[in-house]
Amino acid sequence: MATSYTAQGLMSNLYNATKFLFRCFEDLVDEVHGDPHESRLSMLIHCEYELVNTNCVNPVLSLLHEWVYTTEASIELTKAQPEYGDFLSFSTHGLSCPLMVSIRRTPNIRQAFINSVSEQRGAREKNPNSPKVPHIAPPLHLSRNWAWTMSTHQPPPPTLSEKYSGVPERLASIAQEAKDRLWSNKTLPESVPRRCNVRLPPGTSRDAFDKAIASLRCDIGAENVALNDQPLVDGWYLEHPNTHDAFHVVDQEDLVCSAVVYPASTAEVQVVVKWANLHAIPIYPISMGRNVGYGGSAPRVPGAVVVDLGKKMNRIVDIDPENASCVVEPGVSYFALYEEIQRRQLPLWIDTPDLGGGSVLGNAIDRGVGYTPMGDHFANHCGMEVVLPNGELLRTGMGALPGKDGVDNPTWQSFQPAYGPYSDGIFSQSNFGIVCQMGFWLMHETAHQSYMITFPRDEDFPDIVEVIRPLAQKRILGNIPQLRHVVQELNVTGLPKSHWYSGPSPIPREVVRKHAAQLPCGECSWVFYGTQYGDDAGINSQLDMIKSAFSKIKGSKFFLPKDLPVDHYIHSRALVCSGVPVLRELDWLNWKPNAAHLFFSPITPTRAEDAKIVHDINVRLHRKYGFDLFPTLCVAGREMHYIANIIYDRASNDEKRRAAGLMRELIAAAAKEGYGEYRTHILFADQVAGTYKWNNNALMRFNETIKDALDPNGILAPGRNGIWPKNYRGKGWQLIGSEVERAVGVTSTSDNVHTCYSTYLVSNIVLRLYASELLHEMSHP
Ligand code: EUG
Repeated sequence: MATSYTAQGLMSNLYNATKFLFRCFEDLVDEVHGDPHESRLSMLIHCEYELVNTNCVNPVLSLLHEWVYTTEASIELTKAQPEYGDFLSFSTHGLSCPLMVSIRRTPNIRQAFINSVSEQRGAREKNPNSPKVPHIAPPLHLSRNWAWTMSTHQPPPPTLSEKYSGVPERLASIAQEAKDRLWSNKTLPESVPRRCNVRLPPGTSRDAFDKAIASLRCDIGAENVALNDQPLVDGWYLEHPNTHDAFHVVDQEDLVCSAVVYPASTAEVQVVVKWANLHAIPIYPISMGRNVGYGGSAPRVPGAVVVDLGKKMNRIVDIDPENASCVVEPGVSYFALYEEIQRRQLPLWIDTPDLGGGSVLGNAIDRGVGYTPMGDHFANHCGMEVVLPNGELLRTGMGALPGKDGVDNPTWQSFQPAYGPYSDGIFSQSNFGIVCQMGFWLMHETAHQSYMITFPRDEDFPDIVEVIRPLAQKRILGNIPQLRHVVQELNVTGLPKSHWYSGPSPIPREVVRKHAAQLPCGECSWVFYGTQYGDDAGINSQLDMIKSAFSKIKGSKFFLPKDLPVDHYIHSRALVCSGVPVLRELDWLNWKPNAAHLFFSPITPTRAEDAKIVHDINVRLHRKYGFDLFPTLCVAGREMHYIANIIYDRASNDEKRRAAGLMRELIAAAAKEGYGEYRTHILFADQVAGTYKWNNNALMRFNETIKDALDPNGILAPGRNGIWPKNYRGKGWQLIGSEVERAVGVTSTSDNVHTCYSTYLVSNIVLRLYASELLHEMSHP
């Protein structure tokens, strides 16, 4: 049997190469198992490398050395099949040409390995400090091709017709490619064995917990309660966990729930809340669990029971074309709402954030934003149904007035505040209630035109902000535009950092400049993405005003989507800005292996002076902590959301520590100048909440008063948004110093997961190969 695996394209580094080869080996083993009577077994692997320099063969050699070196078993194998010919051949065709690496499983290569391994061992015996793997080349440069060719290897993510949280069929192949790109850059295993079994809620014995869970199972069905006792799987955006934060900052197993419960209705949510009060067990509601960069689905208090609302409460309760509004449950994603409106052929738009898989309801109550004229999600909601922490049920707005004969109030989705204090606000970014239904206004479809403007100098930043302010205040700008630094033009190609720069430090400015010059944006510093709406005449006159205003900045250049290549980022922005949910922003995560991200999200006035202070803090501290700075500014007339996306490698405790340290110092430095965040990761909630401390923490004392009144037993999401119920206060739960950094890696056995995994993976595969070899021998005595 001759099996040939060909990887066309390029491998970015040793780990990709290792993974690819071993995946081939694994396939082969499976094939052999599938047909034990097959008489010949040989394997040919072609890896075509872009030959950056002749050293780029080293990763392959190194991994094979390591493979042999780390297990005695494979050495034994070398004697098993003396009859085969060549083992390894390398042929190079000169610099900058493809390099063919053929590996045949024949004895000579094994001998070559043994020789080189004994050399290494000899060297190591002489000098125990000599590295185990002698030559690890700098990361190989990657071409776009590579990312696309691996695409058949991952199981497809679920589609919307298969799962409420799935991807629309129209995006299935894009999702597949995104998944394969992420996996091609992943070195961590899918999961590792759990350190401990179930993480119990605080102050709860295993016995009391088991009894409480048994009673919950009685209440809402055994199949709707799952213990979190299996290995944790980070997955990815479309197959994400509800057990922990997939983008863990501290140890993966630190922020975990004890169990997940799946209520199917508002009434069942009330049952769960009453159960939590009875057993004094904290619960943590999630809609879909895609609060990425802010904690995902992880409870702030480890061992809390996650109430996964989305799985069984994902109905679009109503779409009212006349009122241009809808009512949704927590499990309705932007994808799902968009597809339903298309299915019904309604001339309506939704508003979506940059990624379309999130919960419409969940994003709004976390005060997320989108990019059509109705991009302020909380401002465009109308009416809520809320389960309070004592189990009582509340409808806000006109929903408080009963409709005739018990129907829903006809004005519920038409008028927001109703009568008396406007209560909806206290259910956003809080832990005061579980929102089970929410109304939203929809936009009427309209013509639209997206565009891109580039600015040549880094120092243009304050001037750009000054130009935007009046345009936005006068509503000449049609939406919340994004202003991005040019380094993001590199990032949104989906190519990893190693494609652009091989050093470990942040990409130097001159390297970004050199690459940008080759990209459609050209050599520039800032890139502005805007969209105008209305009829053609209106759009054209707005564009004239916008071009004229920005022309004050020397060297600015204006582009329309038709001026740019089909794979340019602008086309996905144009979709987002016309309410079409997409996945393009996932490309951020190809920047580093095992990439995770954290958002630092301060608000500043739309004013040069303030913008510069906040930006300078970011520049200085990103440099200090060794991270690339990726600022995306969502600029309105009076304020801007300055979003810095901190991208770190989940496999590196060092990067995790630095990312946490960076966040902490950014929050403190911004607050010192009077700037605060609009939203933050659960691990930094205490610190951010603590910066809003005017008049002896009047705001937090107010929030605590409400919390204690509504949730006297402190069961609902303790610590969410920095609000702790009284039974937790003063007991050391707050994270306000360097606790996060200090917690990183404390529980993990090795500081360098790469090495750890490589060894683990290597020995695992070798053992499997060994088994197949025996099988082979047994079938051919
Ligand atoms: C983004 C914007 C946000 C946020 C997180 C990410 C955009 C990333 C305006 O709010 O909270 C491209």
